[in-house]
Amino acid sequence: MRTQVAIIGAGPSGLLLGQLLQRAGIDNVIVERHSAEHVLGRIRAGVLEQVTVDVLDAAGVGQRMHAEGLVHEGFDLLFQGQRHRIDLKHLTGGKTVLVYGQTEVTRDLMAARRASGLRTIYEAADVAIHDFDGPQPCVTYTQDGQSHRLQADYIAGCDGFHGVCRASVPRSAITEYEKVYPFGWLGLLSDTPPVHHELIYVNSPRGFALCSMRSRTRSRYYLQVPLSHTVEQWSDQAFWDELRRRLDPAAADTLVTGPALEKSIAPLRSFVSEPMRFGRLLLAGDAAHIVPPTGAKGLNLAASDVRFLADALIEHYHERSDAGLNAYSQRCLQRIWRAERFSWWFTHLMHRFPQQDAIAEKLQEAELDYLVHSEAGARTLAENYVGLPLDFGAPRGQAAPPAPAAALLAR
Ligand code: RFL
Ligand code: PHB
Repeated sequence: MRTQVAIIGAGPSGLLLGQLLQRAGIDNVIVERHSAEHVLGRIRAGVLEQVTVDVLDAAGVGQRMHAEGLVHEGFDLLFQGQRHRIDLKHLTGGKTVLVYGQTEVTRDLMAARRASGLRTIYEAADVAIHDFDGPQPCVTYTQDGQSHRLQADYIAGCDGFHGVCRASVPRSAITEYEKVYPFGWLGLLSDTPPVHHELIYVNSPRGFALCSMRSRTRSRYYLQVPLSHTVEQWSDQAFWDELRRRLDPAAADTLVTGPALEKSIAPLRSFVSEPMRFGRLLLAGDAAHIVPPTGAKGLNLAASDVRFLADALIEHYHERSDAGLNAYSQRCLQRIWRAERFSWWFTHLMHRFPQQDAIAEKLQEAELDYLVHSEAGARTLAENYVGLPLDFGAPRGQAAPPAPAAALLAR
């Protein structure tokens, strides 16, 4: 079998890349280790930046997102028992975020892919990539006991943190930066109305909590828990009781509880691998970087990588120019490190660390107090939360922002 771009992984990165390429007439095949149902069963991100909304629109999958997504103009910070609103819209000159779950984004992308008739190989075992340092890379896998070979011009490594693509690069060619945090997030999804119409990020003496949502009738809550904890030791009742203890009295009183539809513990990690291109292998999304979820940046970073990668491949095939491919890694990494810094900072601000001493606690409180009482402080938080523009920091007059995918696609 032959294609132009072999995509490893049918998470949001792989599916979105496939869709953008298809709309530009570039053939691609996705090879995914799990079933579509398994991919849809993972409950993850919930907050989309405008840059992500734009790229999903360019991929032609924005219809349901705009109809069902909830526009959020702000969120609350709760500390020392008091809630303070961060007015994103006012602080950023009109910018907002969209609350629309990763599961729904993935579902929309899968439906669009099915409609376009592109090939997706689910439940592929023993996936391996070969010869990406030469002109004819290929992918091998087995399915139903049969071996298969997929020849391609390029391989896109969209296979997440535990995938095979980054792991196939010789260690001497890659530099990895990593920090693992000493706690995890226990998440619970329930068909109950959200406790508040906006998100609440909580710094409490008992640890971090987050009140989020998927719709007006479906809530997503998180609790900071020690890494040694397991989901089994948290009954639904224990979760709700602990969440109530971390909330302010008004929220605790109005919290509506119900049975968990899903409960899981996610570890928190900051991770970047450099570079993101190795000959004809290009990494995108969680395959190349991880952020702790505190700033809601993971899926958004994946979407901006994919935007840059789709533009670069379209330029290669339509204009016979490799300028975008040559600049791909650097263009992504600048944005990635900014989001890594923000997510690391917000994580430190909001969580209780083991052995956190009294002065560290006081300094954390003072920083939160400064943020909510200084417009400059609040604006720094807000401008990072809504997401920096794609061309942020480009030298003025140089490095024109890359043409929007939509414009390239229209050519
Ligand atoms: P994914 O989603 O991990 O998909 C990778 C796909 O590759 C497949 N795969 C393979 N396929 C073939 N062969 C192999 N050898 C393979 N190995 C793996 C996998 O089965 C999978 O289908 O990576 P992708 O596409 O790069 O997407 C990244 C996002 O999923 C991730 O960044 C976000 O979920 C992070 N995240 C959040 N991001 C946000 O922008 N906003 C949020 O509000 C937000 N909240 C979160 C989050 C992540 C969380 N967890 C669980 C880590 C909340 C949580 C709790
Ligand atoms: C979520 O709804 O899953 C979510 C929202 C905001 C975050 C992280 C996760 O910062």
